[in-house]
Amino acid sequence: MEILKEIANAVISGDRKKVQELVEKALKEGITPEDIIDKGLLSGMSVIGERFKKNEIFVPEVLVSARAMQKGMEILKPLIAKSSNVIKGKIVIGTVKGDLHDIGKNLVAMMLEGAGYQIIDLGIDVPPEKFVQAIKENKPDVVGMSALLTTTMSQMKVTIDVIEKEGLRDKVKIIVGGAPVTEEFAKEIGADGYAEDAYSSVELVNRLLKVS
Ligand code: B1M
Repeated sequence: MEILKEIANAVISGDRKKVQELVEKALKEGITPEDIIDKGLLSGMSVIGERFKKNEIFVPEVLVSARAMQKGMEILKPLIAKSSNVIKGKIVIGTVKGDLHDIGKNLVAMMLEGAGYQIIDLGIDVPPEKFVQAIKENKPDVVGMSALLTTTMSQMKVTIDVIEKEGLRDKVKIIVGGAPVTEEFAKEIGADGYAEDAYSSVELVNRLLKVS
């Protein structure tokens, strides 16, 4: 669909105003928020990722595009969040220590919230102690960790070890995700599950908590 391509292009050029206008227009045309995210916003962001990788663009340009994408997500979030009062479970989520990437984590949190989970978002650069404190305070069913850097993936293991040391490991299910993370890595560090994207993180949590 043409408008989804336009949304992707507006993310690529980092035009927040245009993203906002186009997302609103797409909704009026009856396109679902999921398609707008997948085929519009994320499609644009993946072009940015490729260009960043090839050193064709640098951090400031990536940030401008990331902000444009977040603008679109802001509009879509309330539409994805379910109107149901029934809370299926509580989830503490955060990007691990040393890592500032939060677009994917926010998307995962948004989808989980939309699926009926209560989210306690600890933000970015979250040290293990902060995860532990949040478990003690909120008694969540699930702890979710996100990492986008190969150098910060190891913090997931460090965090699990600290949770274990505090005697809290059997109180929560732990899930991990992020571009460099794999199913194999998740098993290796003793997580309960790995999700490749925001949609599968909902399936994963439903499965782990045995809810539908
Ligand atoms: Co960064 N960055 N970045 N960056 N950045 C990557 C990750 C990189 C792959 C780019 C590249 O070189 N190809 C590379 C990492 C290389 C590596 O480690 N192997 C990289 C680098 C090197 C860096 C810096 C070191 C650059 C520098 O300063 N020289 C620096 C590090 C800062 C830090 O964290 N300490 C840095 C900074 C930044 C920005 C601040 C500019 C910006 C982040 C803005 C923000 O997040 N607010 C940024 C961005 C945007 C990217 C890319 C381009 C895009 C990431 C993104 O948002 N993708 C990225 C390249 C890429 O990934 N192709 C890159 C869209 C998002 C929806 O996908 O995050 O994968 P993703 O999330 C998915 C899944 O992974 C999964 O579901 C999500 C939705 O489908 N998922 C989970 C994620 N978390 C999950 C948790 C779950 C389950 C699923 O359960 C809990």
